[in-house]
Amino acid sequence: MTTLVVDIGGTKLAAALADSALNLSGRREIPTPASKTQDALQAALAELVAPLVSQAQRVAVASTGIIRHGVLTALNPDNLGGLSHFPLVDVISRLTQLPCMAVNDAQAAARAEYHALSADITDMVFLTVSTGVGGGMVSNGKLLTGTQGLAGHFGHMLADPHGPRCGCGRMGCVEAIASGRGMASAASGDLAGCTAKQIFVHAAAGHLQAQELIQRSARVLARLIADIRVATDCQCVVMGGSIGLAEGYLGQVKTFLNEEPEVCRVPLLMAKHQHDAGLRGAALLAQDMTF
Ligand code: ADP
Ligand code: BMX
Ligand code: ZN
Repeated sequence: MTTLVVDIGGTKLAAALADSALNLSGRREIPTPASKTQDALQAALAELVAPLVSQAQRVAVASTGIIRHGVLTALNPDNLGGLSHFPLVDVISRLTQLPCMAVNDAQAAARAEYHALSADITDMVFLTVSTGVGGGMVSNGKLLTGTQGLAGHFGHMLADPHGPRCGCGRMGCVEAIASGRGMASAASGDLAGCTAKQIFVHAAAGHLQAQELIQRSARVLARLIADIRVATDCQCVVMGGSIGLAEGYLGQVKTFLNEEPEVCRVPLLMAKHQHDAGLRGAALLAQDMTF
């Protein structure tokens, strides 16, 4: 069985074909449209899957946003070009004429990263630091999605009550400070208008403000991980997303986490599936389910 796997993020859309051993082929990526319209996202998805669809028997999607009954509802619409609602499974089923299932991107990635861990781990948390900050939680070997699909949206926990307003409506969410968008919106002076990716390039070249923006994100992540550890008693936290995977970032989070009391510390690991965790997780969840 070949599954067409799709990952919808706030910055990029990715797709590939997955075989039953989770090998990916034909991987392609395009930017997420910045328009607020459903039509723009639909057209981008059509372009993305067109070269792959004839080789697949079903579709599995990992997408940013709360996914419930196949419908995407953005918790933070700013992360999806302002789009707050999208009938994901209906649109993709119509586009591909194949059966389709969908799950939140970080929940899917948690499923794949859990699969890659040793058998003695039963409780873990995956965090993506990317356009937003997303999360997925495995407890006693089971991925928790919650009754409404909301479980694991750790990016919307409080980091600073005096912090910036988050696109979800709350003040001072982790995501508003630590995510790629959060870092970019805090950049000023000669860094104003830079993306998080550009901020990392400046930091590597010794730019002080760029280094401080990354440090601020890493400190917020470390405090979040300490909170998650005491709330869930997880055995490890796995980090992904382009910022989570960026050189030096995980090391900084580890350093800040080591400043927390022992009980709040937890082993921090880099995502084994790197940028493909969402795609592989979608493939695994398709195998878990019959649809
Ligand atoms: P998505 O959110 O669409 O899943 P990513 O995981 O690539 O996509 O995250 C996008 C964010 O990561 C953006 O803020 C972008 O500027 C930043 N980014 C992309 N590549 C890098 C990189 N190599 N180093 C640091 N940040 C990066
Ligand atoms: C946001 C939220 C999550 C998502 C996370 C990471 C939206 C549209 N998305 O917190 O559902 O998992 O961002 O998303 O509300 P990414 O685009 O950074 O991968
Ligand atoms: Zn929020």
